[in-house]
Amino acid sequence: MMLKQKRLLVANLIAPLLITLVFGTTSSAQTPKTGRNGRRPPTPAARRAVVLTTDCGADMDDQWTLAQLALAPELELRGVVTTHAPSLAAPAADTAARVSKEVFDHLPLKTRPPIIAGSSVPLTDKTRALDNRGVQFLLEQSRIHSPARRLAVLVTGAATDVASALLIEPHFADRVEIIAMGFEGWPVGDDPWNVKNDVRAWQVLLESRAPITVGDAAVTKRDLLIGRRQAHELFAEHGLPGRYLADLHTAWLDKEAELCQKVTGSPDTWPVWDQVTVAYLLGLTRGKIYPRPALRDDMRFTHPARTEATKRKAATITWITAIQSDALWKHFKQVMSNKK
Ligand SMILES: [Ca+2]
Repeated sequence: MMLKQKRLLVANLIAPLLITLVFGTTSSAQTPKTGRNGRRPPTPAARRAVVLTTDCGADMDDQWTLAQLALAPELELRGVVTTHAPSLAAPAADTAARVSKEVFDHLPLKTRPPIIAGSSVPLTDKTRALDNRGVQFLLEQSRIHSPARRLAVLVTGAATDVASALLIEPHFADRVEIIAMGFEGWPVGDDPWNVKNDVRAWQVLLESRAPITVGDAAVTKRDLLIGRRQAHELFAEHGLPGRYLADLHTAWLDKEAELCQKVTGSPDTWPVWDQVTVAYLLGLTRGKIYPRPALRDDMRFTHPARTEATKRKAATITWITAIQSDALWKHFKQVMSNKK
């Protein structure tokens, strides 16, 4: 059987458990309100608490993600935990922390969320945590949360520190919601970067009871492509901070022309992958809920039989199928005028 046919068959077998959902965690992202920039800032209590875990500096998308998270009035970025990636200079998490700080240096922020370096290496064993200040920060931040009011933990790099938090304190799973950019696509799994950089960590995540939402390479490549000119147009009115963000995109295109051509079919476009996590938090994605798969060492999914899935009602995964990119870019433009 051709691989394509095989995949189609698997897709049919693993039909979504529930109907397509429209997520709307923050109504202010979708409903125009009065006030500056046409928006009314939400009260502090209404803001969604978020911790970003990131391999900032490995690509250019983490920087855009971090900027939008830090400036969005709907969100309260509690802190940033940095992680490893093979292209970051050793110690990788310290390099990612330095690049994250550079992003804050360029933004009109009144207060800066803390940046903490997490693990610079992947797990060596899926039963053994790698404890560090980043893991402890994740655990501390989660403690005031509950199943009814979960801390959003974004995974936009290797999941090492999130996995270590789960291994050290299994109740972490009851206080957080994990939103990740990763995997090639559903239902195969596979991955070129974030999951690949710590497969064991992802096995820990999928074996936990924490709710998980994934934005994969397929949907981000389709919906979050940004062209050379579009990046500059987006931030044209936003002075030095806007120029800084647009130049990050341009520098990536200039440095990685061959890769851009290979991934997108053009040397002048690149997907801002990790921003799918922000889109989700702003209620700008749609997704499907499936029975949660297991992850093999070769990064392929093993899907549970339907009967088993029915028995384990809680074991699901939410897979993002569409991103409202126009609304996401509009929001990004608007918040660049904010001082937060
Ligand atoms: Ca990343």
